[in-house]
Amino acid sequence: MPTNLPPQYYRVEERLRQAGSPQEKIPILREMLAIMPKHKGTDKLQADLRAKISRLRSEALKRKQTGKSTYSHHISKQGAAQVVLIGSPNVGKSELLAKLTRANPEIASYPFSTTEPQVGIMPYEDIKIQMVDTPPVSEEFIEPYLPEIIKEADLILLMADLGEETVLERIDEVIQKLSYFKIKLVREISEEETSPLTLKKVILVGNKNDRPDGEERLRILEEFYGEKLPLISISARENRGLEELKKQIFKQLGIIRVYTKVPGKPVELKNPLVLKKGSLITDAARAIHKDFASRLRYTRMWDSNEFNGQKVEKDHPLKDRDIVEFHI
Ligand SMILES: Nc1nc2c(ncn2[C@@H]2O[C@H](COP(=O)(O)OP(=O)(O)OP(=O)(O)O)[C@@H](O)[C@H]2O)c(=O)[nH]1
Ligand SMILES: [Mg+2]
Repeated sequence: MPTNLPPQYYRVEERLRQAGSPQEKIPILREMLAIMPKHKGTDKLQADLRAKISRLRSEALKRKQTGKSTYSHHISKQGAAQVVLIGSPNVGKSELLAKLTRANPEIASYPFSTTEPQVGIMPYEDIKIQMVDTPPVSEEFIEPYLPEIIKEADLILLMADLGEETVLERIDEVIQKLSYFKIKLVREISEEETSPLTLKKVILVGNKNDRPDGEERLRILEEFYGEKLPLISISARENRGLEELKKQIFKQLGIIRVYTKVPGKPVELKNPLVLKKGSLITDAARAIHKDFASRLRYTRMWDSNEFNGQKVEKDHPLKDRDIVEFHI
């Protein structure tokens, strides 16, 4: 216990002992956190308090849920896709969110600094991708609502700290925790596969490659996970590898952009349709309006090599950056 805490702190702490419900305790813990001087000597205590707040919030939430409350942590999708950042405490999730978007999350040198999901929008070429930073997952604890957020995501970034000797154990803890909730992180999801688990596409992100031994730990990660999961090494703090990460995110999302053109007018190069890889002309038409596909007489198509306004069938497959002109 640090010795230099102000007397006021102990008075508030006394109130904590008398508090009963999580709803009473949480504001008191927040007050303790606010009073506490912020320096190295109190890092651990701050982390403990934050972890406690986090735990109590979940408990309060659980009580609310059994009381049939409608309170939810569902995050509405924005943009072309929703990407959720998860990982052990202190790996740099919030720092990465801050670097990729205009969000301004709390970034701290101690663990358990994020207690609520934080959302930001990442521009990528001509589309926007929603990024969600989340509270940490540890061996002992996961926010009870987090598995649901993961299940709803289009892609997961599982972050790891290359500056930590225990990086493999930390990753394993997160994977284990998720398997308890029947979630499995995978490179690919094949259509035929039937699994009792929820399969989620993932990128394993080794962060802090600026730290000593970062390169060596990356090789260890490659050895363990390289076959199973896509892996990328970055430094959020030093802005290393972030452009490559964005490209990988787009690729791993498995989406394509299709531009539409009104007959006689130039192509609309803003706001492309965003479709799943493997989509057909008819899917693009349906994405505009559900009746559109059935009313479609024919379609002309342009791309960067083969097509220059030729007619294509409704079941013609689309690629990223194709241009289509629908005739109804
Ligand atoms: N050296 C180095 N430090 C980093 C890097 N990215 C983040 N950090 C530092 O690591 C610490 C934790 O960063 P956060 O972004 O708060 O980590 P987090 O994963 O959000 O932590 P929790 O919310 O507690 O789970 C901060 O001191 C960051 O500045 C990096 O690429 N290199
Ligand atoms: Mg954080």
